[in-house]
Amino acid sequence: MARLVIVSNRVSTPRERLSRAGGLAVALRDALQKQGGVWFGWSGEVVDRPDPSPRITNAGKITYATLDLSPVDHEAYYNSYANSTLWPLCHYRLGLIDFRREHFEGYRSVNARFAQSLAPMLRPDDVVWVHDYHFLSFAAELRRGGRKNRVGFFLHIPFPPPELFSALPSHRELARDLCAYDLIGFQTESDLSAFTRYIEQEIGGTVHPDGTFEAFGQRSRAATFPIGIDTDAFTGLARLAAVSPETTRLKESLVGRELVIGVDRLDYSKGLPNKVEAFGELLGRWPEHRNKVTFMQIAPVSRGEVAQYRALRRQIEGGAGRLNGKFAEFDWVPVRYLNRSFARPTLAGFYRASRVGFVTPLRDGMNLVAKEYVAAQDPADPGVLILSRFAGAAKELKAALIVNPFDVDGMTDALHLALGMPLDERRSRHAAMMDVLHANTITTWRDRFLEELNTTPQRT
Ligand code: GDG
Repeated sequence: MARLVIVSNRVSTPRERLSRAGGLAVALRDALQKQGGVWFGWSGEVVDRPDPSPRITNAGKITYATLDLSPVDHEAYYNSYANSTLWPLCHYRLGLIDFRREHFEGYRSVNARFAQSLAPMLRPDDVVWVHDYHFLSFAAELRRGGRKNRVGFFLHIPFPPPELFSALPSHRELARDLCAYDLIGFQTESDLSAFTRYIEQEIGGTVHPDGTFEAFGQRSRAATFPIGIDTDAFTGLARLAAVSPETTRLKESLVGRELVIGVDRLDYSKGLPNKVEAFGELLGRWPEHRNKVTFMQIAPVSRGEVAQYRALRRQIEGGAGRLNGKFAEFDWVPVRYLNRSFARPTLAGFYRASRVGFVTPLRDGMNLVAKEYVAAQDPADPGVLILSRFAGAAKELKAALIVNPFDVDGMTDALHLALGMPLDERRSRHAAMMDVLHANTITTWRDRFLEELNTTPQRT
């Protein structure tokens, strides 16, 4: 069997405790362990003079190979081009884009340096699977070095419509780089169709019904692979965590009140201010919920070096503070806002203890929190998922209460409906969503992608 090489910005090394590693890291690690292979990417370290050769750790049949970044590269590639240009662009936020030519050059030069550093480790029949928007140019750089391996790419975040993508000053160069991949995977049909429309309308390429396409003189294939979770494992985790000391403490602290839970990285794509506002509206419009419901928003800080993320943090703190000031009683605080992360089992127990999972991103590739929330529920007495129509997960979890996250009034109505939903309706919605989560898991996603990549004709 050919070896597998995974390339991703962050590498989940064996030192990472299993309680921290998410389902994706575990699924990729399992595939590497089975086939033997390499996991290659950034170490997470920024140092003045990075070593050009990767740091190697071997564990079983897996070789972990990581590179450090210099402060200049970290700023241009990671903070600027990836997180201040591509991230807002792919989340439809043109107004937040900060484009500088030198950031694009820095991004490409990091992609080139990483590709050059991986190349000597590659065997001719290795299959390479590259992840996410940090490495759109990676295959093009491998090709420049003469590598003909099968190289696949999966975009975890949305692909924007051609009208938005073409606003990126470097869009043609970036698209040309992307077409050096043999297989390009998207989360949903709308991402795929945005991409193929771009190829046809902007590039003048030809797209065939089976997803193969020709553009820039290259032939490639694009398809959808909606990512899943390890459904049974997560349900098991939540069942065990239902009686953990943390869940018990949480329940005791609620003294019988219902819990609405939100778990999102602190990111403007997640729609956090609108959530807080909708919860405030709920308490304003339906006073019977006052002192009866608590909203707990877990929001670990991410990308704190990017200005927009710092501004968002202040905005949410202001919103939650005002709401608490207005409605809190001496024995009840409506919003518990936590800028910290929790171990996965703790999170699973918290989901299970919550009557409502409140997942309303303004735009999201998939959103795994929505899937985890459903998997964590007690089937005999499940909670209700409120889900944004603009999360990729809404295409699958149709039995959720689907809302428009820009419509605060509509979200408020959904909260009221969810809190009063009868048991039989909660059960039937939950069962329908569990069927979906059993049919498409993280393993089926991974195996489908690899099968399609393995059967792609190799370049000559
Ligand atoms: C990107 C795309 C796509 C969160 N807080 C804690 C914690 N988490 C875990 C969740 C979940 C993961 O992080 C977040 O995944 P999401 O899918 O919700 O969102 P992104 O981070 O934006 O992920 C997204 C995803 O890639 C996969 O393709 O779905 O659309 O944006 O697993 O549980 N985990 C722990 N403690 C926390 O406090 N342990």
